[in-house]
Amino acid sequence: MCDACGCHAPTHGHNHQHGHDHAHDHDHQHEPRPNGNDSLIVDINRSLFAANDALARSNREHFDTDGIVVLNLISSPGSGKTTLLEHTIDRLGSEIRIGVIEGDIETERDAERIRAKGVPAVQLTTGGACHLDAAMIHRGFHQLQREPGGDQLDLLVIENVGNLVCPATFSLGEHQRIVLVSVPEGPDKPAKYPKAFTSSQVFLITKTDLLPYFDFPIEEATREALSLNPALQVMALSAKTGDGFEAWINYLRSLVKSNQERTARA
Ligand SMILES: Nc1nc2c(ncn2[C@@H]2O[C@H](COP(=O)(O)OP(=O)(O)OP(=O)(O)O)[C@@H](O)[C@H]2O)c(=O)[nH]1
Ligand SMILES: [Zn+2]
Ligand SMILES: [Zn+2]
Repeated sequence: MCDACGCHAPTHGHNHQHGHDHAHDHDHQHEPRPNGNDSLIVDINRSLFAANDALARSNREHFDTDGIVVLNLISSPGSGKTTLLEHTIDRLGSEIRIGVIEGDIETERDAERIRAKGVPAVQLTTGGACHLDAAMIHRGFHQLQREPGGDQLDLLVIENVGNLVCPATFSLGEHQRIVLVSVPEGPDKPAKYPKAFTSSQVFLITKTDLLPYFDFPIEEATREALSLNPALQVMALSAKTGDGFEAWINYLRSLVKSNQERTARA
């Protein structure tokens, strides 16, 4: 039930609006409502999703006006998003001005890990909801701008709440969505959570140092992901050993550089 995931609009677990311009597409079925108001619920969801998309477009205008590249990291819990950010800041923090918005159901822990690296970070806690939405990011972005260094960014990374379902259906206004799968999770995630892969630009396989201990055929996972979305850029890395990190860092550098060139031309 949507009620269980905190996602269903009329009984929403947190104080904001959803907004896809299409029907809710969780991998669960809605129970028929005894009072027959399913079509009303579909209509409400549709308009709420449309509202989110409108806010996401407005966020994108903010980001473009300020010349900031924005990434949205989505993955299952624990696949290595915060660790990836810590190592990215170590390698790129002196070259590119990075800011982070952390999304979690509870706790400030991830933002504290990022602040410990000397980078401005805002923690958004959803209080039960399984994803960030565009309204939260709008508030979080302005909150970040009030942090020391938060008003002068080249790159903003949003770490979404850990799950591969709802975050894939809510645009935040990001330029690039990055879906992470860690080696211990197994190679079947593209087939099981297709929306996360069809809506992303990058597929990042993490924790490759664990390949000797887990059955994760990288070619097979890559093939499945590309069959869903041939435009996906696929990278594999280990934050622990640094293997594959160079390609990730170069990808971030080139995103920021082309954004700076575009901003200079405008
Ligand atoms: N072996 C190995 N472990 C890693 C690597 N990257 C992260 N980890 C470990 O994986 C665990 C989860 O890492 P996090 O970075 O907190 O994962 P996350 O995706 O931010 O987790 P949530 O915010 O809870 O969704 C930690 O124990 C990390 O030390 C890696 O490259 N190799
Ligand atoms: Zn949800
Ligand atoms: Zn995290």
